[in-house]
Amino acid sequence: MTRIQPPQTDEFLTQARAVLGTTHVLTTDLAAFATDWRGKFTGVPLAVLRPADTQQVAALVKLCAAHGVGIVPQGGNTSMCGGATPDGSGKQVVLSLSRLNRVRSIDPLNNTLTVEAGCVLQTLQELAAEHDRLFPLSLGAEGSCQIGGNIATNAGGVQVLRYGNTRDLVLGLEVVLADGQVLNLLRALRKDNTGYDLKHLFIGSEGTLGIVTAAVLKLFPAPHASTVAFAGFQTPQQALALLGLMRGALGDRFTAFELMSDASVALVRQYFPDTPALFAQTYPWQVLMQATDPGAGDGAQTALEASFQAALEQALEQGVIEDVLIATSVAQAEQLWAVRENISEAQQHDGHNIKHDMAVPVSSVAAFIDEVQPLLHGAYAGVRPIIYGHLGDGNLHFNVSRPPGWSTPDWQAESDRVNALVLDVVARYQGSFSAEHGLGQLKNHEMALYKTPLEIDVMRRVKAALDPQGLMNPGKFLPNGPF
Ligand code: FAD
Ligand code: 2HG
Ligand code: ZN
Repeated sequence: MTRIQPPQTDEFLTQARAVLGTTHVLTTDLAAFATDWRGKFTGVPLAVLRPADTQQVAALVKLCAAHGVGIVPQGGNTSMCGGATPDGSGKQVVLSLSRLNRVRSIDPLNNTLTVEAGCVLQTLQELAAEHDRLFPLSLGAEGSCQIGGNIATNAGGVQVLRYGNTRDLVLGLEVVLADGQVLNLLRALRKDNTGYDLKHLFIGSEGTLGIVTAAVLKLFPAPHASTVAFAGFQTPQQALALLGLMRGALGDRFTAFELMSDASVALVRQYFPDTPALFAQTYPWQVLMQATDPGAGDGAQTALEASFQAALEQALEQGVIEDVLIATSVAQAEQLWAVRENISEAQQHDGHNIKHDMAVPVSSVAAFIDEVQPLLHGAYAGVRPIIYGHLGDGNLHFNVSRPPGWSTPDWQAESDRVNALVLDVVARYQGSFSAEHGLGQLKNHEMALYKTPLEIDVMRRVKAALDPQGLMNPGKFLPNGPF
């Protein structure tokens, strides 16, 4: 396939090839880079550029600035909101970070790891484990998402309850600015009060302020003891009572608390038929819980299991839960985790769903669910809310699947109305309309609806200061125009 390019584009591509060599300036077979993970957005990249190091990124950004070419950074391309997908103009390049995948250093005494942006998350978890450390960021896409993408989206995942979001795990950054200068903030310090903490501007900015090329990450003691359980009960209120009870009993050893509606679990069993039935009867709500301890040896494992079990017995006695299954092997723990981690993919197989990765204060989650579910059922007979997520952080995936008989395009056309039904209630609870996945090109319109004009104005001023040409991931994050 050949594409005829206007002369100016030819010049741009010639210069890009001079920086990267011909092999890493792709202009054909771009489909994998042009469509998002959900298959919701497809763009037309001018080219895909694959730099190998920070200096090449800087040279390409300068070249784009000189030619007025928009840059869409792309890591593992697992964005849930079309953040890494270019528009249809054929005028934006995809800047793939995959080749920046070196580990620059590891310092076990300082508990830090310095890595390049294209390192796949799972490889970093494995590297930390080889050094008897934990890098705690953990999410379903960890086999393909990259640390640069995690930083750009301030990813959350299943251990935020104990270790915080990506923002809390980053000590330093290296960023290529919109004019091609390299901003070196790669400090491996736990304390540093020397002016504005600039790294936080770039974390969660979705590639709209600069390209993250490397980071210093925090490591933690490896969890040598671990235990996992699944519990069933009737109401979200019981989930909140259980959360309080388990945290009270286990403190910092309590690392994950993931809520799932029965409809979510049923969907996993439908699309992953090897998934076992966990309980003899169905429970409307279920949670997966995990506790870990850095203590080594059988003693630590036995002590952790004893505290975990005692807390669960108390929950059973108090009627907070009705049934519970505790994993007795690593394989069983993995089986329980698979039920939770496969929900997103099961939904993908099931067809289009209208996603809301919302958050409200943890204490309000049950009231929120009780308020929104009837609104949806009143508006759409047979609608299927697939509700699951990180209850310990007040963050749910309140994904609304189409009622039987509805086609995917008809359901997609309802997005604005369904969003308003759910997100207006989120706003009343002083919540967030995107607690994890970010804005990209899917949720940027909600900015104007749910943020104050002043908050948006301050963001626009930051954007204008750092990206005056509006070339960094144009059309994402903020509504209407480059900035
Ligand atoms: P991409 O999708 O490639 O890019 C995401 C955004 O970051 C884009 O705006 C892109 O332009 C920008 N970007 C990428 N790399 C850079 C860089 N080096 N510099 C500047 N900007 C950059 N998210 C959660 O928070 N929690 C979850 O539990 C979770 N689970 C998921 C499960 C599945 C099955 C899937 C498919 C996704 C999940 N996600 C989750 C969403 C997604 O994995 C995260 O947002 C992830 O952090 C994106 O990383 P990535 O490398 O794929 O980034
Ligand atoms: C999860 O927690 C991810 O599984 C994905 O954030 C959620 O697919 C989704 O909506
Ligand atoms: Zn999530």
